[in-house]
Amino acid sequence: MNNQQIAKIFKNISIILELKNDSRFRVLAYERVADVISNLTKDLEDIYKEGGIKALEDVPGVGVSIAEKIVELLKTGKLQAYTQLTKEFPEKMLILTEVPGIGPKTAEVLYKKLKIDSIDKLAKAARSGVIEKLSRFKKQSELNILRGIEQFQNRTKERNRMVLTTAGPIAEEILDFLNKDKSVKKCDAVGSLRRMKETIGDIDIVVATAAPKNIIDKFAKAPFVKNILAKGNTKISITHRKNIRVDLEILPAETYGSLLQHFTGSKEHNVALRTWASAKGLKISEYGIEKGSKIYHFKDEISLYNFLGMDYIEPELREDRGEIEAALAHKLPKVIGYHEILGDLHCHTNKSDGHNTITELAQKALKLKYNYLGISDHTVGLGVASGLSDQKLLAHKAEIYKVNKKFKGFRLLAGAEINIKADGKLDISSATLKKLDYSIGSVHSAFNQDEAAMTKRILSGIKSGIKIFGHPSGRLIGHRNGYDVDWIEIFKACAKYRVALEVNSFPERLDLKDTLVKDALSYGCKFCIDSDAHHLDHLDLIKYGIATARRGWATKNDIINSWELDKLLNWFK
Ligand code: DGT
Ligand code: CA
Ligand code: CA
Ligand code: ZN
Repeated sequence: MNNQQIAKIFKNISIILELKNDSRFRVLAYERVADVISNLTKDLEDIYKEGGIKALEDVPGVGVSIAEKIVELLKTGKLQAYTQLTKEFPEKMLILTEVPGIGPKTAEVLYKKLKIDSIDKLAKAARSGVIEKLSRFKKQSELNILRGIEQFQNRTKERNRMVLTTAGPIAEEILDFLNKDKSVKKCDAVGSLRRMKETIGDIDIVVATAAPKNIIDKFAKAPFVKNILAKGNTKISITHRKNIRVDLEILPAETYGSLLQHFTGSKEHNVALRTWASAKGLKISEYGIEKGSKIYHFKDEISLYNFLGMDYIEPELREDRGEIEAALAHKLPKVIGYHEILGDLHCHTNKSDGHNTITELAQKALKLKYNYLGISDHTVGLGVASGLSDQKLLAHKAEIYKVNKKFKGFRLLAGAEINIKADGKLDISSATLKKLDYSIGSVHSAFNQDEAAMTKRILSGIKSGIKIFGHPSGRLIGHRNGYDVDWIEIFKACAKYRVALEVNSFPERLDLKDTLVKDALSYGCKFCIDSDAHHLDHLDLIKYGIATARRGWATKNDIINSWELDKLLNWFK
């Protein structure tokens, strides 16, 4: 048994003791020892082998009784006392407490009253509103639970990779800290975060300064540092308080272009670039480009790529997917810009499962300088999201039009997010569909149909008058794979029937994903970058969808909601 497994058991014991209203002192003692053990640099196994039970007792927080338990665990892999306790409080229930914001008492209620014994079931319950119905919970706590689950998943998903919304703020915090130092000329987040990859392994930062030692020493003592992994004269790696690795690299400003380029990656892009260059007798590194005995330095990346005879390559494109050849041939696409979206076409109000009113969403859209905003509440079939019937949907449209009168030079569009049912039919009538300004069709049920059935279902949806195909693959990063579907058939149909593929901006969706966007483009498909907002703040997530479209090589011409309203409405016709 390793330290983490042992720590986990002690942590669970502390939770169970708390539930049993045991003494505060014992609860805290187990909690503390779990914490100490999970942060030990030496294995308990080795400590025991070398110094016996006495050596274990020297570990802070470990007394005779806990030392005996450690020995039992090391010898048998089990702990009788713990096995006994988990009969009443099973591990399946305790796992819920790993979600930030869920304490032991809450976990017990969720488990015993709602039979929730997995994170998946918890997420489903929180989305469906059943938790809120228990007197213990208010609406706000369901939002908190979902946010907690997001954090929990970020921690465990894909071998501890993070989604962009986790990595971004941490990088910002670090850059703010560095920028306060006058000796810092430039600093940037690089690596996968700068490329806006869908998940981020660790955070990489580069700094240009003439005083590297000063920065390294200062950084090592920064308030967000949990521990130092490695420290040199021009680089340092730390673990951030939030258990995230951060690598920092420093070079003088004269060579900043090379530094940025090198650590932005991707590794695959750099390998391809180096291979191409070496055939031309050039050697590329983070210090510059060597040609014979001469070394060239670059202040910025543009001059570096131009030196190689290439156009500048946006970080999002640096994945070795043909960008080097395209840059040499001056044929790189001018990818959609971060400020070119003119309106969001996927958002939910409190008429279905959103949290805000039409007016509140419209005001936020104005702040984002949008020209239009499409309201797309769920239709009736989606039981969990209290969807709207045909009749309610038309009343909602009237309300949207009424609210629209409050605004000048801005247009609210009345849409809906319609379910493409398992049999391929929509869950509102085609007469109602025609009365809407536009509609999104999405798959929200029966995800496990086989490829043939799912393809047939979606094709049927595409042909029935929808304008946008919502979160097309249905994946939830680190949580649920996309369904099996014949993408080529879907792309051909979308192009033919003028249905835009959505690029959903939710960090755990990013759906359609970058590589599929690039594939779909070759079939002449159009896209709609949406936030799928259920809350005002979600409208800001659009940048992640834009990043995904950029990574898929999409241009302004390919994105219907970067078009002026007239052109968009015309396309919908
Ligand atoms: P991540 O952290 O897994 O999301 O992906 P990246 O791309 O941020 O990779 P990371 O953190 O290993 O390295 C950052 C960049 O540094 C990488 O994209 C290319 C560059 N790089 C420089 N030297 C090396 C090297 O020796 N190995 C790797 N893997 N990358 C290197
Ligand atoms: Ca990285
Ligand atoms: Ca790294
Ligand atoms: Zn939606």
